[in-house]
Amino acid sequence: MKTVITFGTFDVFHVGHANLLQRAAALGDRLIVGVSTDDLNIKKKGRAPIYKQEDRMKIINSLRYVNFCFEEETLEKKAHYISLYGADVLVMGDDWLGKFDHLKTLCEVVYLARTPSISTTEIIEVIGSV
Ligand code: C2G
Repeated sequence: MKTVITFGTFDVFHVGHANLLQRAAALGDRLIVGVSTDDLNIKKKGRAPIYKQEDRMKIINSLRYVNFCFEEETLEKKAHYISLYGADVLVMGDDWLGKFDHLKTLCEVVYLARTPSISTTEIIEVIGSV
């Protein structure tokens, strides 16, 4: 049983998120997702997510690519989550390229290309200008 783990906020869920999760799931037998808490997102991006944590978790849990999700409370606990869930592969979008290479001692680390021309920030800007 090969376990894949990935992390993200997945705010205002869009096709770029779906593509990432679909490709991550294809790398193993089960996919576990760490969903950033609202507090972590405020630290990372300087603002609260549009969708609250509970709702973002519900959306991620409802996807057929995803077997299980949990709250990611801090960026620094990836090694802990990898061991806790017995992950064999860590998948991250290539906006994080190289940032998690130190975890290669624990599991395989794979960076997947982002889907071009879509982001939560852009969606928020477009909606804000309508
Ligand atoms: N993503 C993608 N293509 C896009 C937009 C996002 O492939 N057009 C991917 C990101 O690379 C990431 C995942 O979708 O792997 C979730 O995106 P975010 O919610 O923006 O994740 P982020 O805030 O970068 O959180 O611990 C690390 C973080 O929690 C990652």
